[in-house]
Amino acid sequence: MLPQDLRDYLKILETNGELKRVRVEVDARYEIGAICAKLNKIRNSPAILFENVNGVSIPVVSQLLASNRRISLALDIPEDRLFEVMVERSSQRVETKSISASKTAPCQEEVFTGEQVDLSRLPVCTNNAKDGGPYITAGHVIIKDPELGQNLSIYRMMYRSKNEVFIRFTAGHDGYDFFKNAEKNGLTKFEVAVAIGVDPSIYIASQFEPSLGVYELEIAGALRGEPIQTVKCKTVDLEVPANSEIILEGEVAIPPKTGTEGPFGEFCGYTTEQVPNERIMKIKAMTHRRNPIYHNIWLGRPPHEHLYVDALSYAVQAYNELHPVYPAIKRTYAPPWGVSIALVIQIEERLKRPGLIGNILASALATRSGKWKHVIAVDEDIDIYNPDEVLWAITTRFQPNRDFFVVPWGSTSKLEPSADSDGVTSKMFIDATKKRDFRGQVAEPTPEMQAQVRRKWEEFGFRVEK
Ligand SMILES: Cc1cc2nc3c(=O)[nH]c(=O)nc-3n(C[C@H](O)[C@H](O)[C@H](O)COP(=O)(O)O)c2cc1C
Ligand SMILES: [Mn+2]
Repeated sequence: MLPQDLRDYLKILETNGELKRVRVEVDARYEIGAICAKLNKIRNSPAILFENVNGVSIPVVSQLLASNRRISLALDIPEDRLFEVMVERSSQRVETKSISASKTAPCQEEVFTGEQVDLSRLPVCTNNAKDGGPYITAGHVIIKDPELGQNLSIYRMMYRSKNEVFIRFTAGHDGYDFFKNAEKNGLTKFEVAVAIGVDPSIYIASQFEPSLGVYELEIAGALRGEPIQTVKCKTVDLEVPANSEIILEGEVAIPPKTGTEGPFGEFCGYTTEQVPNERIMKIKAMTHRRNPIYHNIWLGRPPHEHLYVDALSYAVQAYNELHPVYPAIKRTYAPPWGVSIALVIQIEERLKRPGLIGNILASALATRSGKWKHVIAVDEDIDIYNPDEVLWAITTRFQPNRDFFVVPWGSTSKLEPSADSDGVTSKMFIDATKKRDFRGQVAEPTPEMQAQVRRKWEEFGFRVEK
């Protein structure tokens, strides 16, 4: 069943044994983060609902999409078909539908404007030791521009005061271009709406990076197969997902008020430096559901939730761009250990031909703005979701003097700390598929016996992994 909103999704997770409730009191400062960090080290660990957070009345959910199983429950897709179905659905667009005229939206059950706005009521977490302060990490930012259209994306927001946050529009991301365009057009303010606690398809869609002007809420609609319902904000001219738990309505002045932001423990596993002159956003209104739930995304040493989502969204995008040119590509995955800059490409055996894989590896740089640092090709019998199998292929199907090339320089994420401060890095391309002179034959039981054992698994007293 497709979840209708965050709370519905939490129910689905609970029914499937994927949600743990923590009832003892926890602190949003460091403690929730430390629990998340520990859970990330445990395979198949659940999502967590912290019901009792010190000093605030709002519960926190974390680790929400930190596994393919939970992503498949979010989109109601069987786990073994997740990639193919996401490829199919994400190529479509389903426009949003406004309910403003007909009904009141859950996200506006309680409305606080002007002086009533108090962000300290939210359990904004300080996740890691060196973070410069509490950060809103699951703020789904909605913006629009008369020329560029609409955009949905997550941008980190550091708490500044009860009605102010920093907002980080990184160059290369659409928020940056939208803001620059507003400046160019002589506007005096830039309006922003932030949704926290959304239906998980919206979170997943926010991590697609389609070309400028494609509205990610329409991708969320396509992932769901039905329009995302929206409602007009109270104080800014934007529409937000009606079933969100919490909405912040904000405005960045032009020219912006600025200050020093950071440091912040980032997705790549390292704490990044302070940012001088970062933009500050004033929150004009906070609206929320009755008894809202706050969502925290923990970032830091991998693996973590953000990387599981990007592993699929970036790979689906790379596949959509590469597959029309190279039908031999069966699947792609940007594994969490590769912090969104390593790509594994699975090659279909019957479509292999001499030299093809070299071309495919090099062409990967045409996708994701060329951010890939390591690109690895493997055979179709390798489980690309399992690092053990990918590393086994590299160890036993790959000759370093022959099946390997380096691009001496290219660009990657600036947050990758071995690259230079502009994000310039060398890049590695590995063909770990079997070559014509390969001598190995995989040692495993017959397919018939494997199928029989799968069928009788519970009879033997083992739990069936869903
Ligand atoms: C927890 C989290 C924090 C993020 N923080 C930022 C950020 O501060 N700035 C940014 O530009 N992108 C950030 N991102 C990445 C963007 O959300 C992501 O790359 C998105 O697809 C960009 O979309 P856009 O091109 O429409 O801006 C973050 C993602 C997550 C999940
Ligand atoms: Mn975008």
